[in-house]
Amino acid sequence: MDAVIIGAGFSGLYMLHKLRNEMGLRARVFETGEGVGGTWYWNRYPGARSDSDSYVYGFTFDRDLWESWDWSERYPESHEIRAYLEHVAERFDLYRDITFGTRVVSATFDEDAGSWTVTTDHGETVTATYVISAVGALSVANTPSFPGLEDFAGPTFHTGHWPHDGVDFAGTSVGMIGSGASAVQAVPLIAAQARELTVFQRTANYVVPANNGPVDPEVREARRQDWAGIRARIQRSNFGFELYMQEKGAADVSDEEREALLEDFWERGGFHIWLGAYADIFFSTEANDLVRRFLDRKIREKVHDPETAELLVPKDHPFGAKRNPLDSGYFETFNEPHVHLVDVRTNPIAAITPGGLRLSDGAEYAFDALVLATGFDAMTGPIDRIDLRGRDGRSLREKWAEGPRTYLGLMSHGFPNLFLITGPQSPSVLSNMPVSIEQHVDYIGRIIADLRARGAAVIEPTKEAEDAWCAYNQEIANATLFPTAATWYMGANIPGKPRVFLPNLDFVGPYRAKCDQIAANGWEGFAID
Ligand code: N01
Repeated sequence: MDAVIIGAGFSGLYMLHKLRNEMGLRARVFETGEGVGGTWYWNRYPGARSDSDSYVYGFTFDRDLWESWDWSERYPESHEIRAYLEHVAERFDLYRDITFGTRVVSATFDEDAGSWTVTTDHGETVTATYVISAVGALSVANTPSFPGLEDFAGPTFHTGHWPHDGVDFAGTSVGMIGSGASAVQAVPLIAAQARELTVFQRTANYVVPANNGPVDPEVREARRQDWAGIRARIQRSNFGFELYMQEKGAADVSDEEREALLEDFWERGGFHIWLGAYADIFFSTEANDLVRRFLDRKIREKVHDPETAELLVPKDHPFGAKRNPLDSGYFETFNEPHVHLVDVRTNPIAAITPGGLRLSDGAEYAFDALVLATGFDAMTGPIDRIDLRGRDGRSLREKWAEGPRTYLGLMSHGFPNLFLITGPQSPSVLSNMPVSIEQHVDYIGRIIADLRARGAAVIEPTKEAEDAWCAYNQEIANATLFPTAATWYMGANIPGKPRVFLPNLDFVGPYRAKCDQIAANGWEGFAID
């Protein structure tokens, strides 16, 4: 093979199309699931949908593809995104080069041959010049090691591994641990079915309305026809959306002006308040507090019971430093008599019992089914799971023991011809993912085409370029409020994981421009042989 691609989500599918259909290379994809979709293959919990507006949550590389697909709502549901990716796989004849139900367990670089030997959990071995990780950023589910978890008598479900046939909670009482984006989506739907729902919350979240619904047919048609314009705008944007920060900061405007803007954005729904309002909320606690005041009030207005409302108002992190979930009735669900909220910050979960769980103060809660909405070992987790060995047999996992080390979030020194699509230290998770994925896939395609044109065998970043990129990433992160919050961006959700800010904060447009400049400078920071 010229290339082995690991994963058949957005990244792996487009990478296969790029290498095989556009560049004529022999490429093969290995995918653990039994179908395409990646994130959307696994995440089938009730309410699972993208928080990105559907019209930008897809590929833009092909105008006919863009025009061929119609999304049914403002935000696409999990099954619709899966159907879209199946459509892509069929349209570009990708299935024949994807091996499903197969996990890549290791890849080892052979210095003499200048190629990688890839091994799967079925014992198959494939040799390839390039290995491309398309494993996603949030694909290793985090199941905390609660004592007694395996003794729970009822069924346990993780949102990131939801049964494909769905779960019928009618007549049952459900305990749910977690209150992140997955829980925020699932809570209203599980509550609508279950006899009783108890949510165990460690950290309250700032949640803003999604305002989902059908999109005006005229708007849809205008977007269909504006393929080139939308593509150009989202590629240059900060976050891969048509959202633009205000020129003035939250602290620069009067209370009335700020209230009016936030109210307008609250009504519009989506990421406006997070990614389209005031940039100073990411740098200044004072500015951030002004927006928090507005959001705190909204929570207290929605939730009738003052004690529950107080628990739902975040106290320990700035708005936006944690991923901002979008809500379709989340707060209102806690007004229903059969839905309960339990604080496990001040009184942590001590153990799961056969009939429910016990808190540290001895309080017992009983339920029939347990839902773990406990997130993922983000960004590095999926890469660390594969035994990747570069020059001198060196392990990437060991190299990254103190945190990921990459150049551009794309490659790591000592691991020639190994590419990471939207890896740690790239903008990825701080953007609308398909836009960042397309940029990385296009860039990898350019690199490989250039290597082949020069007759070069290998490329890898220099140690100096990588060191500088790592230092720069931490420096810009430390200039913001992001590191002040205990989030999966910081690796803080996984016990023992190093606390390092994982994504890159250059943002989509400037990062793209930087990559293009590096290419124009003859692949500055890379060693080519
Ligand atoms: O996971 P999370 P998620 N005891 O890590 C709690 C993307 N996404 O699956 O905050 C008690 O956010 C944990 O508590 P804390 C999106 O990027 C996108 O919800 O660590 N609680 C937290 O409340 C998102 O950010 C979409 O204190 C424990 C929860 O479990 C990312 O995926 C939809 C615990 C985990 O929240 C992850 O979201 C869904 C413990 N031991 C997700 N361990 C869309 O685009 C963990 N928790 C729609």
